[in-house]
Amino acid sequence: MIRSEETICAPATSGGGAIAIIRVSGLMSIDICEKVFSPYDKKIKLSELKGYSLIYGDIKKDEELIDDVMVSIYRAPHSYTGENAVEISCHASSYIQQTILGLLIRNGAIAAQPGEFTRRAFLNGKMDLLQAEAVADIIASSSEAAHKVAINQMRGGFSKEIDRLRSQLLHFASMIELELDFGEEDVEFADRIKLKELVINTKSIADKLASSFLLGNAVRNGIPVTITGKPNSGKSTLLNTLLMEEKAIVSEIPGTTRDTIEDTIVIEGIEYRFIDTAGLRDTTDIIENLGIKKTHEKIDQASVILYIDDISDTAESINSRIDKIRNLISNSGKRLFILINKIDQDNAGRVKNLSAEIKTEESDTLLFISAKERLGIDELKQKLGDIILKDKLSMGNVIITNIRHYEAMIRVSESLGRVLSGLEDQIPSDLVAIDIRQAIHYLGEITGEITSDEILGNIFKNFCIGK
Ligand SMILES: Nc1nc2c(ncn2[C@@H]2O[C@H](COP(=O)(O)OP(=O)(O)OP(=O)(O)O)[C@@H](O)[C@H]2O)c(=O)[nH]1
Ligand SMILES: [Mg+2]
Repeated sequence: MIRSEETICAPATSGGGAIAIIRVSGLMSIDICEKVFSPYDKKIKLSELKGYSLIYGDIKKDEELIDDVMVSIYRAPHSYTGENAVEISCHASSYIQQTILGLLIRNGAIAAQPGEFTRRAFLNGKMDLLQAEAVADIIASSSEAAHKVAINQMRGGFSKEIDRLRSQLLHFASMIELELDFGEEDVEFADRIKLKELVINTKSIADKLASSFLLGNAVRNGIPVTITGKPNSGKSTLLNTLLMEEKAIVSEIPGTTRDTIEDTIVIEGIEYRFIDTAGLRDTTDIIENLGIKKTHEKIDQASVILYIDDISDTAESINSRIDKIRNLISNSGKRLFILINKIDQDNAGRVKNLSAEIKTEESDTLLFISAKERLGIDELKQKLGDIILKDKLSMGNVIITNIRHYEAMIRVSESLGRVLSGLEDQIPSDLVAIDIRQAIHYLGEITGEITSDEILGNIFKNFCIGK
């Protein structure tokens, strides 16, 4: 029997709390539940109830009372999966849940695989693939920003954008294909100038969406912020101050931090992953060198670099170190914060001089702080938020958070690039049409209009059971 014809069941709630929900979905779900559940009102028959009924009763195993529960009935197509479905709200004991699941299985249900409810919802046309993937993101979202992009995607924001691009391209593809049908007659239904405009426009939207992945991925997983700088400049102190806990060891000995230490916090609705590293310097210490190698990796992975130096140093030496870090991150789109630390020890009025002498670029942020005394820390947090917000605004409403969409979007852009050069070189229409069809294909892959079992398997295996 095909799996989708089976009735599936699984716990839908994770541990903790007083109540748990067990979900059942499939043609036989109401009949199977009827066999294990006895309503208190003996006149009620589950199999005769309308959708959205809520019934109170007992679940018994061979006459032994297991729990008193509430049962909600859904009738196809008005359920999450689009199938007949039942939700049993029971007490959250794992014994009760396992026993109820066992009873359901004994009466004909099978255990659901990860994401199988959502997979069915997709297959039954309740949502497209983008929306299905957003469900997993919503469950995993741990900050307001991550939640916002996921909910926009679940509500179909991204899907609409893709559909719009797709239908425009479809229109032109079919015009060109119509020309081909006329063969020798040399007609042009598809206005070449308009087509070129459309392709340029669509390609630039695809490129913009693809480039939003850097931010989108960061928003979804926490924005990686790597703290680096001179040894003993106060990197670990800054980490501790930002996290408001003594996470990293602080000492006056340069080269204290060897391994990287990281933790996440949410500031103003955005999640950041702060990473403290070993300082950057030339040393013969083998272990410190391993730490420095790791620092370079963490700089690579970061969206934002907090570079820390010491107020007591000369502008000249600070500038030469900043140059080095700038070289490391040049053209990467990473944001550089230059933080001059220990201003609580500044008796010589150096802030004023240094702020004139330190060489910054337009995209840099220069701040004078005291990690130890919490001076300038609120401003640092605010500036971090400003930057992310600015990047986000320039991206518009739709942001790609998923590598699968990113890869498909890159392919869309490549296909459209070929269409453009084909139009410029006036290559035969049938070849142009092939590339347009390719772009349409990749757009369809994103929303799931075109899918394979392999793609679906990959997506849903990452879901939790019961969703
Ligand atoms: N006065 C003052 N001292 C600070 C400040 N921040 C850090 N320190 C001191 O500077 C020393 C080094 O601090 P750490 O946070 O360990 O510096 P680090 O950059 O992590 O050092 P390494 O891990 O060795 O590279 C410690 O003695 C701190 O107490 C500050 O804002 N003001
Ligand atoms: Mg340290």
